[in-house]
Amino acid sequence: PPPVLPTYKSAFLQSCLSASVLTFGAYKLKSGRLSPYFFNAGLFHKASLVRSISTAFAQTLIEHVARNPTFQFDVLFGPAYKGIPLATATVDKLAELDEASFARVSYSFNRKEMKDHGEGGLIVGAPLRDKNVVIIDDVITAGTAMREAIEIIKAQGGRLVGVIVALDRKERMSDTSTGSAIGEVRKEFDVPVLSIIDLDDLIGVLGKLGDEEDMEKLREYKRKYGASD
Ligand code: OMP
Repeated sequence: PPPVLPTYKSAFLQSCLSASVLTFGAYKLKSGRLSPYFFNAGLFHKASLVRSISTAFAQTLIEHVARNPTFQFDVLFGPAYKGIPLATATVDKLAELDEASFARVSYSFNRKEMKDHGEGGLIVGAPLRDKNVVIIDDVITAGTAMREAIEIIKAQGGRLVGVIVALDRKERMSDTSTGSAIGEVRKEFDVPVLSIIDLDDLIGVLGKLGDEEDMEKLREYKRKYGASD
């Protein structure tokens, strides 16, 4: 039987399905792959949904800290544009759930364009220099977007200590590699890469809901593009 999901994960999956953030059909991805499902985190704009995603992110981080007390971060970095509300809402939720541990955590994000007047600079929010930084983003597929964010943090003098995404699609980086984008980041930068949910959680929930057709399509997609790690 599939492992039982923690409540915050199944609650999050449920709100993704009921708000149609997760949909089933045929979608062309950034990588060019044709996917039977799509996760559109841009739809998490309603207050109740912002709350649902920030709670799930905060609980995933809190759980990781509980198991790894040396895991400490100063800044949640949300790459423009979709990462910005995620970082902001999640630092607020972290402080609400555990004020003593997290009230000192900041958010930060990059501008898409370099500003040449006013206060200038590429970064809005906390400066990254010498800070322990966790990247927060919506979804990781082949890892292209993640690599761009890592470059920005390095260039700003920050230390990458972790990555958290809402959905890990667990796909091979390219047709010639067997490893996942997340696995590569884990190995190359030696940092934890966390996700609220992943492809296997989704397959498990579809099974429970009795949606055999979509579940089979996702299994087939996994056989074709799934990563080994
Ligand atoms: P990678 O850069 O290949 O990891 O793809 C991540 C980006 O793909 C996300 O930031 C989204 O813009 C987009 N995306 C989704 O939003 N949801 C999905 O389910 C799949 C993708 C995607 O194109 O792979």
